Amino acid sequence: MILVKDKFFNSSVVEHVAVNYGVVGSNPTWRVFSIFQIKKYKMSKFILSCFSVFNSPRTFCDYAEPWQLGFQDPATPVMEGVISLHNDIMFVLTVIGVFVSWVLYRAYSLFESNQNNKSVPVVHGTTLEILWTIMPAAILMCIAVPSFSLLYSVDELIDPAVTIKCVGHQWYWRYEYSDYSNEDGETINFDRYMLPEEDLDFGQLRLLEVDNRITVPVNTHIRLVITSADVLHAWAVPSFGVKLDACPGRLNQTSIFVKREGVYYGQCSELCGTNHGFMPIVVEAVSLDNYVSWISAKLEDA
Ligand SMILES: [Cu+2]
Repeated sequence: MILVKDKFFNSSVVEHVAVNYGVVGSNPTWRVFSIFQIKKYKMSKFILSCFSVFNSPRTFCDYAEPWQLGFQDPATPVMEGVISLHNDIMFVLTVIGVFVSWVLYRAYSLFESNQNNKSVPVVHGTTLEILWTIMPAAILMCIAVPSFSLLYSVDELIDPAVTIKCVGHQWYWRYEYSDYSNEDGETINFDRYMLPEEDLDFGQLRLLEVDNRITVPVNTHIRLVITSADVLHAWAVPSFGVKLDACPGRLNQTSIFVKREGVYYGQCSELCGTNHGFMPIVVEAVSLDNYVSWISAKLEDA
């Protein structure tokens, strides 16, 4: 048997393979593995990385990773828009940053006051003042056009086929699918609690996994109605580009259109009390057929 630092296993993509090969975690920082298991593990890691490019569901990042700097991969048109707007603005920002640094450098290192005693063209230069007022305004307007169109498209609700109500509680989420009811007139509603660390299976994400995931269909316009039963919460799933406050006594609505199947992770994003960090959101996007069978199974249970 051999002790391996947890860092070695921090890629959860590979962890799924580890689960299949029976590599089992024992404690959070150090795990005990036999040399044989590690050989198998390294081999499977290698094979998986060779094929990961073609194995599309595995190559998406739909949850927060340690030391992550960028966005999670988009699953909705809104999040695609957010990312491309961010990239466009980063380009403008870089150009301005380089230009301003260059001007500062020139002024600081090359300006000699004894040789340039006539500063009038710069400090009282009318042309220059007009230029440095109009140019930033023009840049801001160029940024405002795509920014506003994105903002309004986030608000757009296009004939939603499914409505899901998400209610924040201290400290769990309650979901209601009121579009459907069984013969007794009961609708689907349930609470979702975070899985405590000791109940996690190997490969499940700490602080992000819930006891039962909610299911939505792909390629469907879905309306989310978000509210709260006690204090302010916020329903947020980064891959969907959704972060909406859940306010007590008020219904907020937004829409999602999930483009690919997968499991998407999010968290409550409004400080809501002691267990604020322990009310994650997990959404499973499935094909329409699977969604219909999930709904019928839920209605039978209701
Ligand atoms: Cu909360």
